[in-house]
Amino acid sequence: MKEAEMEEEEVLTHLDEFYAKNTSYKRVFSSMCTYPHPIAVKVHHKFIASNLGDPGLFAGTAEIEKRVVRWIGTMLHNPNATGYITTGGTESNIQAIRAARNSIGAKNPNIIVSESAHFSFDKISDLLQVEVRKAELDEEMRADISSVESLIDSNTVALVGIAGTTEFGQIDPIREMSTLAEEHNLFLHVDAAFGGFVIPFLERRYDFDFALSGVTSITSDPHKMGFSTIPAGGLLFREDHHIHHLQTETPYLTRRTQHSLSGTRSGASVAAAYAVMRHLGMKGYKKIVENCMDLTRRLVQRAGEIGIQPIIEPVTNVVVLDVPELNETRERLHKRGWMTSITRKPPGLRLVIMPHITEETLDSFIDDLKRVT
Ligand code: 0PR
Repeated sequence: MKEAEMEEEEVLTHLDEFYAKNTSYKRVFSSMCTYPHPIAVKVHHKFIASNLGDPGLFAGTAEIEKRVVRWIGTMLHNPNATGYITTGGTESNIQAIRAARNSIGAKNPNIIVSESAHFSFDKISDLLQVEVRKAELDEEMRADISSVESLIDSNTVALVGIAGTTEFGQIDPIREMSTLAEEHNLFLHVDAAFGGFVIPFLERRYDFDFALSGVTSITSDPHKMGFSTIPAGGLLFREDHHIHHLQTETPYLTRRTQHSLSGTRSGASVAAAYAVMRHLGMKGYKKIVENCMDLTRRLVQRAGEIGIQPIIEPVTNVVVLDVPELNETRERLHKRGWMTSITRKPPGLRLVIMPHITEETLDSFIDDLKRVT
C-alpha cells in the first residue's frame, strides 16, 4: 500500500479504469451468471455489513436465510429441508460430499459422478481425499445408469446426479439414481447449481429433486439463474441429521455450533436472494425461464437455417452447436465481441442463454456465426 492518501473522487476515477476493462454481459454466452436483478443490488447494499458467520449479531439476516432455505426447499418439494446459503455451487458440493463421507465413514471412500460433472468434484477429490469415479455418458450426454451401477462398491459413500450439466445443460436420470441409492443405502447428492432455478419452470416435468425419496441433498444457486448477487449458492439436505455431520463447535460465538465451510460470510447476498425471490415469485421466475427457453429454441432454429445443428436437443437453456473448425470459429466470434465457450467431449460451441440475452442479440450473433463459418 502507498504511504500517501488519495481523495475519494480520485480513487473512484482510478477504479473506473479497471471497471472499463470488464466485459458487460450483453454479448456473453459463456457464463452461467447474469446481471443481478435491481432489487437484489439495492438490498445487497443495505445488508452489506451483515456477517452470517456470527448470526446472533445479525438475527434479522439469519431469519432471512432460514426463509430463503425454506423457499428453495419448497421449489424442490421439501419445505422442511435444512441447509444454508453458501458461496456457490463449489462450496455446496464440497459440503454435501463432506456430509456423506462423514456420515458413512468408509475407510477409502469413493463417490460416483458422471463424466460431465463440474470441476468442483476434482477439487473435492483433493480436499476430502475421496476417490471420484466417473461414470460414462449415454448418447444424450446423461450419466449412463448401468455404468454408474458398475462403479459402486463397498467403499462408495455417495452418488451424484447433475440436474443441468455445466457443458450441455442436460439432466441425469435422477429417478433411476434415486432407486439405486436406496437399494445400496447411499447418499444421493443432486448438483442443480444451474438447473435448480430452471427445471421447476420448464414445460416438461423432470424428476430431479426431493420428490424422489432417494435424494439426500441438493445444490441450487441463486447467483446463477436465481438472478441474485454473488455469492449465493444453496445447499439443502432432506433431513436435519444430514447437516449435523458438518457441525463444528464455536464456543465463543453467539451460537455454539456452525455448519458452514466459511466462518465470516456475507449476509448481503442472502438478503438479496430473498428480495428477488419475494419480488419475482414463482410466476416471475417462470416468465424468465420461458423467455430463455424461447430464445434457446430460436437459436437452434436459426442455426439450423444456416446448416448448423446442436449436438443434443437442448433440455435447458444451454445450446452446444456442432460448428466447423471449432477453435477458429470461436476465435473469429471473439474478434466480433462474442464470448463463447467449448465443450470437451464431444467438442462443440457452447452457448448459455442467460436472461441478459435478447432476441436482437441472438439474431446478430447468428448473423456473425453465418459470416465466420
Ligand atoms: N455445479 C455445476 C453444475 C456448475 O455448472 C457450476 C458452475 C458449479 C457446480 C460450481 O458453481 P460455482 O462456480 O458457483 O462454485 N458452473 C459455471 C462454470 O463453471 C460457473 C460459471 C459462471 C463460469 C460464470 C463462468 C462464468 O462466467 O462454467
